[in-house]
Amino acid sequence: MKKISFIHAADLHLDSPMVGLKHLPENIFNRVKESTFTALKKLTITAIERNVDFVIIAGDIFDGEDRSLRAQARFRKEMLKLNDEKIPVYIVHGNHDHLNGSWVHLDMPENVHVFGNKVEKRELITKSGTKVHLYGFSYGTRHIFERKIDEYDKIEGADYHIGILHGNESSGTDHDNYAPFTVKDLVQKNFDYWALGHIHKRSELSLNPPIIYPGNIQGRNKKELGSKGFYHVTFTDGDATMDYIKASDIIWEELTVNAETAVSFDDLFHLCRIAINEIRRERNGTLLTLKLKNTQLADMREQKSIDNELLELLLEDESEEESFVWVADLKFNEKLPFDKEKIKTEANFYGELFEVIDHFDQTEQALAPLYEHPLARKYLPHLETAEKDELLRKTEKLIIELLYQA
Ligand SMILES: [Mn+2]
Repeated sequence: MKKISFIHAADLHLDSPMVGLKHLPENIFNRVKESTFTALKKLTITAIERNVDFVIIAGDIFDGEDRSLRAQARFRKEMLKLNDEKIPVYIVHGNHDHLNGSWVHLDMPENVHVFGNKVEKRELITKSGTKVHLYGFSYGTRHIFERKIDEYDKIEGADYHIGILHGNESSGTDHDNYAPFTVKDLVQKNFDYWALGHIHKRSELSLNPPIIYPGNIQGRNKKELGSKGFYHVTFTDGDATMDYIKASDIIWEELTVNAETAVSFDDLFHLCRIAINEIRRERNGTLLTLKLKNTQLADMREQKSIDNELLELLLEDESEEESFVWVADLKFNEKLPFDKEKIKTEANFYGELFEVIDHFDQTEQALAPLYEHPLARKYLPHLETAEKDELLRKTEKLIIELLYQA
């Protein structure tokens, strides 16, 4: 009976800077800053506990092309634990940690096998005598747009063939189209398993053969939602079973609370608390984007408290919680506190103003001084359409508050 068991992970992004979270309380900030390493430890512990034959990491091990020394040292420490257990690790580097970067080099233990910048085959004979061919390549430079898939060729003489590829499935348009391929390309190669990396959202592109994006092991921002982890894969006489294992200590979540029924600030506060407690996870930290819908209290003072004090109250006891739910972003989707149609009838100016706002298409130009600033731009995420719209609505509200309601 030919059996193999391995772990497939990708996109560790060790020492990811977790942009924009500096304002967190120190203990929470430290948990977040440490989280990529915490997830990596979960990976090595699992590999040892489950006594796997080998580990695959399909690119972007390090977040930065300078491979911070801290990240390398921590990675080496975990690899040494696997070395002690005689578990080999097969690595390709991706667009983030491509080989053309410059870094202070730390030697990795001998169980770590790094693929070069051309597709190559590595051979492994497991403890039980099963022969495995692994195929892969590392990014020689940051941007690889070639169809590297054409360079993968099955070389007979093994019980199992596994392709490791950091790249983009061509139909996905949201991501940089690095080393593009189609599912059909991969199936045609007649391998037993494709260990993919690059896309941070977990996805099983095919089950026969398994073609898998495990996603990253720890979410890095509010767009990378939910638990993150890796796969433990077992093949018995050609049949695969796949076990997804959660690894992330910190979980990004998004939650919408409809506040329609709230008539007082206290009602609203309780609605939020209940919702927050429902998503609290035992021993994990949660960073939450909380969206409030239909918040419009009759009492002006209570309404003002929503803007000014609700967040502070919601955060009050969370920093002491091991299983914290920290509202990192509080958004309001409120009923506009003014009636646009009514205002329009009062002066032509307002009609024209709303017209300009509704057709405003120069958000990018307006933000250019910030987005083109040499320092600021490093820290600014790309704005999606919905985010631009939100900025515009906020601007509209601000203008009307200043002009009309003053
Ligand atoms: Mn990545």
